[in-house]
Amino acid sequence: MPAIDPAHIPANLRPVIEAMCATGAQLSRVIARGPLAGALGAGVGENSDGDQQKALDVMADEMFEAALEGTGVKYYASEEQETVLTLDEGGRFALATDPLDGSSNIDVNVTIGTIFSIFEAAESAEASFLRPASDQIAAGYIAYGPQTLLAVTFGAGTMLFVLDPDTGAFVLAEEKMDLPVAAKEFSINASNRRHWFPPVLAYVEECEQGVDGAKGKNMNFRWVGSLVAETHRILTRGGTFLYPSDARKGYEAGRLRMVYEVAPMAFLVEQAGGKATDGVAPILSLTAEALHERRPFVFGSAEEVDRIAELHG
Ligand code: AFP
Repeated sequence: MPAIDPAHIPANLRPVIEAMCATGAQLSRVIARGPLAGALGAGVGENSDGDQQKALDVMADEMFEAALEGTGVKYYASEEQETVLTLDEGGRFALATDPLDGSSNIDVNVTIGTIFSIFEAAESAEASFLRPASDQIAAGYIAYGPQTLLAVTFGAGTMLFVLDPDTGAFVLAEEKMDLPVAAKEFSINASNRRHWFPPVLAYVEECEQGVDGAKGKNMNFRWVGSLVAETHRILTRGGTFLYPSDARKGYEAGRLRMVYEVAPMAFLVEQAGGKATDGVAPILSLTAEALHERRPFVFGSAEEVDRIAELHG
């Protein structure tokens, strides 16, 4: 039985998406076992950028890399690996992935995920990823939470699938996700407030002042620490997410990775009717300059993303 109904997937990408879904379903079973599956959240080393690698980060990376062999993927780029791998000289696609996002939540039973982005392979490994984010032909995330979900776009809207635990297959739940234009919630890591630049501070204060301030409506606050969980909430009921650049050393360009996190989530959000910027410029108009580079990221309900750009003047 296929891991996802191929009818919803462009024919040329079916083997790739099938492999992502089959591996996602496997990983979902490991994650559901938690400590019974071993010390998934144990630190096992550092990735090329000095971020601690958890056991599940490495396990997920190895599982996706192995599953994508022979599916048409030529180049495989992973947040957990320093350089791009050539999986199949004869392949046609280039796939970038954050195999396990939100690893600080592994041991506390909070939603974590896998993020992926697909391009047509270019003349070289690096050139296949260092290019305009608008060159993506597909993007998606798998969320491992109370349900295991897949949100995916091929450039004609964002679809939502739910993993049926009885059959182990992803079933279509929503043909076109519709991100509400107006927001009732905002999310940012508030512990960094003293490091924020004035436009971000002004926006957060507007949200906090609610009906008593310029915004004229109350905004609730959320922060999960897993980009996949935040994105899914916002795609479902609207809201705003900010991981801006700030004054801390190493956070001049924020924390999130352009190739593995920012570009794919921007594609999904825009295809669902939302907006995604670096605070000002649309992410899809930007070009990655380094494989592991970070970019400031603001996305969500169009009204709010426009307001944040306005505050950046
Ligand atoms: P980890 O995968 O290292 O836990 O990072 C998660 C993440 O990349 C993203 O999923 C979160 O939105 C963000 O970082 C959380 O950052 P803070 O730890 O600064 O809140």
